Amino acid sequence: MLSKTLAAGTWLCIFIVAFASHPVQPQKPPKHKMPAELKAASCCKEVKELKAQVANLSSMLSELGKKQESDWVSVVMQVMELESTSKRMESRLTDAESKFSEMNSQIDIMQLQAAQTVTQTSADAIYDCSSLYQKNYHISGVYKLPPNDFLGSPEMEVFCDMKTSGGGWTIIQRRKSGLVSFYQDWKQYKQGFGSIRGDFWLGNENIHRLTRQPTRLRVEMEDWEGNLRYAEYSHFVLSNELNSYRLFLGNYSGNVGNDALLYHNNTAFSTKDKDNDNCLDKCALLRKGGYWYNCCTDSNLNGVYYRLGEHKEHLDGITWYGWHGANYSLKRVEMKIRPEGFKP
Ligand SMILES: *[C@@H]1O[C@H](CO)[C@@H](O)[C@H](O)[C@H]1NC(C)=O
Ligand SMILES: *[C@@H]1O[C@H](CO)[C@@H](O)[C@H](O)[C@H]1NC(C)=O
Ligand SMILES: *[C@@H]1O[C@H](CO)[C@@H](O)[C@H](O)[C@H]1NC(C)=O
Ligand SMILES: *[C@@H]1O[C@H](CO)[C@@H](O)[C@H](O)[C@H]1NC(C)=O
Ligand SMILES: [Ca+2]
Repeated sequence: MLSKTLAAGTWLCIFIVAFASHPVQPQKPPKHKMPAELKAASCCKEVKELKAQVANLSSMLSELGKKQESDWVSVVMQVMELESTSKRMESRLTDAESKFSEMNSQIDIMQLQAAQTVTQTSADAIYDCSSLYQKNYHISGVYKLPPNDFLGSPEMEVFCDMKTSGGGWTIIQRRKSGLVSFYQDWKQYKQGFGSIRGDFWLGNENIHRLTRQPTRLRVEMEDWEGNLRYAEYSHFVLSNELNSYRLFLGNYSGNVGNDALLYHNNTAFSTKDKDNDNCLDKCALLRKGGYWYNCCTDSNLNGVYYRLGEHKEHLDGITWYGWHGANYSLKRVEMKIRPEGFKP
């Protein structure tokens, strides 16, 4: 009876640490194959070895998972121990990875699966990357958030940035490869689309839910010359669907020079099939995205991804007027959020 209650009150948090978070750079001409086969062999051997160890860890973790009902406290302790082992392995892997990039070869994605059981109380609730961070998950990557009864949220996959400016960021949007079209309809923007390790929109419903507590927004941008800029906003709110996922923003801070989201403050979300903008035109059609179009843009972070060479001629690109103007489509963008009161 007791163990049944425990089982019902427990859930499994599977997290996958991905090292494949480097931006894809399709414009880069392929380098010459290096003749250093000796070097390659030693690298591959090391990676193979690491992989075997990870597989071993994974199987040990799944064994521990089976024991969880009878003995969950000690399981948690052991899992935490294994996690610290995995962190040590991460730094070794980083070494191996840099050797590989020398040869313009790519290291395979390593996956580490950890099972952890906890009792579900409101104090324990994990509903975003900041609560994972507080539970000592400090590695950036993909995490699976459990369903949350208190917030009424389903299970959700998120990408956590645990490094930038103290970490704890849940990424809500990423543009880096151009492989996913952001010219999507209302339903797609509502539920989210794309691939969590690549280009994606987390979904207006999810973002709305995550901003029901005071939330900070951070926008990171990279241009085609490799310059990096960011903009941060306090009091970021996405209202509910009834209010057309209207955007609210507090004060700007950052180093991108010009606040190009303020123009979109207090503005409803529009898509190609839902014109909620403040214009006679249909901005979503003109700018080919889903966004808080006013009349129409000072920024168009969900615009069309243009590659190097084509990135300077279009008004519907991924723009931030205050930095490169209306015709310059950026190379990389990430939008991420965390609770206002977050302390690393
Ligand atoms: C897996 O780990 C156990 C315990 O540390 C160890 O005894 C065993 O040799 C390992 N197996 C492999 C294949 O590394
Ligand atoms: C954004 O709009 C809201 C509602 O009109 C307003 O209260 C808030 O001050 C605005 N934010 C900024 C930074 O002006
Ligand atoms: C924004 O800045 C203004 C002027 O500096 C300040 O009065 C206001 O309190 C700030 N608002 C927030 C939400 O921090
Ligand atoms: C942007 O492109 C439009 C149309 O192609 C052109 O009229 C405008 O002058 C361009 N603006 C800048 C700043 O290059
Ligand atoms: Ca309109």
